Amino acid sequence: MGNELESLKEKIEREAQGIKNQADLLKFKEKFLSRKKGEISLLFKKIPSLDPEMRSSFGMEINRLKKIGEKLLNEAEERIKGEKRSSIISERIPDPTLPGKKKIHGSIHPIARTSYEIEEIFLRMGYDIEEGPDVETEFFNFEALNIPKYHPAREQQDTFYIREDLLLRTHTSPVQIRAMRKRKPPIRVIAPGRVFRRDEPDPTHTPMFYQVEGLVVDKGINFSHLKGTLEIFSKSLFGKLTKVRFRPSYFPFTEPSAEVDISCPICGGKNPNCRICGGTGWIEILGAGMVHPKVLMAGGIDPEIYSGFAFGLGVDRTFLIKSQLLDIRYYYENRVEFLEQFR
Ligand code: 2NM
Repeated sequence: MGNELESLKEKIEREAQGIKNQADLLKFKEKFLSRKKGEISLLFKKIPSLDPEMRSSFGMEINRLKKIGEKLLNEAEERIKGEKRSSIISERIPDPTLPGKKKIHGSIHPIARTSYEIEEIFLRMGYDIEEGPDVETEFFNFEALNIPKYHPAREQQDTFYIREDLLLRTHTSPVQIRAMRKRKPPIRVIAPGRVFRRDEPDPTHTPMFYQVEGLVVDKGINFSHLKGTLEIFSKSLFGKLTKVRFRPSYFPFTEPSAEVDISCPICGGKNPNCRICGGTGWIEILGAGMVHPKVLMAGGIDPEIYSGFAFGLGVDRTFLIKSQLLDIRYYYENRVEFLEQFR
């Protein structure tokens, strides 16, 4: 009898070791511990057929075996739970005490963002955005803007030609000519976009850069409208304490023309060594003027009835001033490590 118990014990231990999952657990419980058909329970039924003096010790042995079976069952159950938990951890979180992985999102390039900020201000004033091709004809880039062949203004801009009369635009003014031809006054448009000039790269020049130009055409538009508009614009972009100053200048496509300075947003004119304004207290940010009658005519607008003002500014330059940086070239190297600081 002792042998029978001993071999059953070994069988129980062996099978308990082989338990791998919930199904094995149930099978084990059913096979050995089930009240009705479990192998241990069946042993109890043998007791009445034993010699009376053997019954008590045999009963105790079976009870001991039952306890062992229950203990092994519990241990197997704990083991399975533990394996499940550790497999979740090892598959999904190698070390839950490490900081999480940072997701890298893209972001707007600082020059593009500056362009959007400028556009926003004019959109709030009721302007529409107009766009045009980077590759332009000589007519839209020069002739229509009162810059005929051999005009000295071409020299500075005579630039990347695709072929005889096809070139990369040197300003977004051709978009304004196209807008005048497409629309009827009142016209209020801005033309943001990239432009190209044959410049050697240096801290303040790149052969490709960004501009925003504006154009207003209606009956009775005069220079005071231009001044008010650019004053509101400058205060919106650089802060409400900003002062604006107009200096006489020359552009072929406007008459009269002006260069527009703002008071230095960095030192306010108080630092004689300011590296942004050079101690003058003023920084040039815009060119502007009343649209030349010839330019209105090239746009299909009668200068006897309508007048208009136009202005232009460099986005890159504006960003340099706003961020107090000294070299524009980094922005076009597109090194992520550099650009990330402006997110
Ligand atoms: C500037 C300065 C002055 C300008 C002129 C025109 C057009 F097409 F209407 F004649 N658009 N933009 C203009 C005038 C641009 O940029 C420094």
